[in-house]
Amino acid sequence: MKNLVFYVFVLTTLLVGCNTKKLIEVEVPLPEEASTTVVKVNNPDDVKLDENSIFELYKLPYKYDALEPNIDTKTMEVHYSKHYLGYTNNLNKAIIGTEFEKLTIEEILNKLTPDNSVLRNNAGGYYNHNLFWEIMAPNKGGEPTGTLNKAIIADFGSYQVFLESFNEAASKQFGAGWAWLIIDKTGKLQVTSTPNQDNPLMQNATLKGKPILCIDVWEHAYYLKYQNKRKDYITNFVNVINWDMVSKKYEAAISEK
Ligand code: MN3
Repeated sequence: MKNLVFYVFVLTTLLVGCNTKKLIEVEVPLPEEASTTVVKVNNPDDVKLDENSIFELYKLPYKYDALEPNIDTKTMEVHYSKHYLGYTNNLNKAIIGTEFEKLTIEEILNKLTPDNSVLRNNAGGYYNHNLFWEIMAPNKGGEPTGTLNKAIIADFGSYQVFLESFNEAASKQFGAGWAWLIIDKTGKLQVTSTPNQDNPLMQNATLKGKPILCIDVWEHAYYLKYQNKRKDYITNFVNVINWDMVSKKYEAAISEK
């Protein structure tokens, strides 16, 4: 027994000795080095417009990583801090010193003629993305409730029928563009889609109305994560729809009528 205790003692000493030796020989990463491997999420509030801008950026009320896994962090960052910033700067540049400079964004969209491609792209890009950021939120999804739910059932038959129609409009939009849920001039809810940065407020829209929900189906909105699988992006998009916000927009628009 004494021998066994002795051997265990020797063995332990050796093991501890080895471990100590190893700890000295092996390079252990310093905490600073380890922290560089953590992906840093940039802050949407750090995005700055050019000076003397008339239209401000919509302040993103959540972080770039907030919509994971449905919309990935990098896509959100590039989309907001590069694409959206670009549309907003170009809109501001295009309206300075013109008849559009004192108008609201809705008035600009209403007034611009289809031959004005700069404003179609950039006033459209600004308005469309503002709505897009606003109607998404983390931990949302589900189904609409209240007045909007009743209107969806009245105008589409059911939420499922609406969703199929919305997803189909998004899937079938050829190339870059948007799918929309709008209130038409009679107050009815309808689904439509538009190419590029056009939207249902523009004169050339095939179906005009007030948008309350949209999905961006430009490749820049999903390609980093979904590549050619646009349908998967569209299917997952329902998980980030902020129906409380869409309902608010619906009720505000209906009360104006
Ligand atoms: Mn976009």
